[in-house]
Amino acid sequence: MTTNINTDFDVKIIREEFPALKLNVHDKPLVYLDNAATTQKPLSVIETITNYYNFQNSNIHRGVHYLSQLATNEYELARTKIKKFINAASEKEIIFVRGATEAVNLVAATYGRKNIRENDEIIISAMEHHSNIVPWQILCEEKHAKLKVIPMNDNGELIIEDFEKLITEKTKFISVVHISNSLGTVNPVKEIIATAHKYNIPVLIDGAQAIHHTEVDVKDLDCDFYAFSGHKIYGPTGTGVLYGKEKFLEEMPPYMGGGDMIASVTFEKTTYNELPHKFEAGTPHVAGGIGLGAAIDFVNRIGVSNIARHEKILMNYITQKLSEFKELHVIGTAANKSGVYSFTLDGIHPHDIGTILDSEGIAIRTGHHCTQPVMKRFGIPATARVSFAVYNTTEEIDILAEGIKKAIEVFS
Ligand code: 7TS
Repeated sequence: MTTNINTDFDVKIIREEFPALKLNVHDKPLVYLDNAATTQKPLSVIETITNYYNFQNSNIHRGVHYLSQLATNEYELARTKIKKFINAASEKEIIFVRGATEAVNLVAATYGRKNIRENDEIIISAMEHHSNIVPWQILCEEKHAKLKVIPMNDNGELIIEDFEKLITEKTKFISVVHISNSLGTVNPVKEIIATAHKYNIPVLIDGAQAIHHTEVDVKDLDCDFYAFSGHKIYGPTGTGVLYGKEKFLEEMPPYMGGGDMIASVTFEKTTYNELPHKFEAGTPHVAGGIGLGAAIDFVNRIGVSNIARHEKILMNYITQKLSEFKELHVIGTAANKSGVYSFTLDGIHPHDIGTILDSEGIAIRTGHHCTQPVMKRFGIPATARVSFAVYNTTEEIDILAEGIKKAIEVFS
């Protein structure tokens, strides 16, 4: 699996940086195609975390001693790397969270609780991950507000003409996924944000699947909030980022109470710490945050645009290669797609496809991908999903095609 498929970097060399890619699974070399669930980690990230626990471990923001200051500096350096990576205006706008899920919940529970009232409306899209549906439903239930949904067409593209029609004077918030995890659709989020801002409505973008596939510039997008998970961009699990414009974060009440998020506490009244610490109660995932900084370094070293170009080649290759199977139906045929290739096979449940591929050492994801409304929209219970990262190759897609051939033979 050594193809250099005409990109500005050598996939073979990159693969060497990922210990997990050398694994054998069921006596076959691992073919890891479940990157939308989580990416494998490069040595630089693994070693950064080991190094932290070996030589830097300490609680942060509280100690005058050497180790505490060292750990604090490393953690805050990671925040600065993230700020630069997404082109935020300031470190104050970068809130460390456990992942995209926590980021959305934070905004729903703070901005939402403060600003949403009875009969108000929140707009999401038909292709949201459950983590960008359920927090808004909880809020709507509590506030007796209404959730509205931008519909999609049979290709899995949002019907943008219908979006503006959904907006009324009661619309108070919009939250939309950047790239769909079950269809791969790249949504025109910049256009959605511009439309929303005509009506002064703030927008959150769920970037869990976009952050490692496309350049994200929050100033250019002009999004009010942007959420992503560290583990999908070659970083550790349990890490993630909520970007928020300072003017919104300043006004929002805190999410969790505890240590680090306060300026002063008495039994009568507590005042809160400044941004971003107001939203970071308790001892954070220090090793994780620093590891996420190392993951950003890894991505910067290769270049997001190079990664995107590489993955585009893989997407074109798989689309052409698997078109030879007449039993195969691609779910999600948007003109602008990235990273994800979902499909069904006539007469074979996706779970059976996944099991047969697993016996060949091929890891894909099968199921509803936490997007049950998407499955309902397409009238299917589940899909088999292949999802790419920087280290995948066309040879891996050839092996996948052989595995699919086997599945079809077994079930015919
Ligand atoms: N939003 C999108 C678009 C996602 O794909 C996911 C996770 C999340 C939010 C939540 O991210 P978390 O890190 O907080 O869990 N998506 C998937 C997936 O497609 N397979 O496993 C997790």
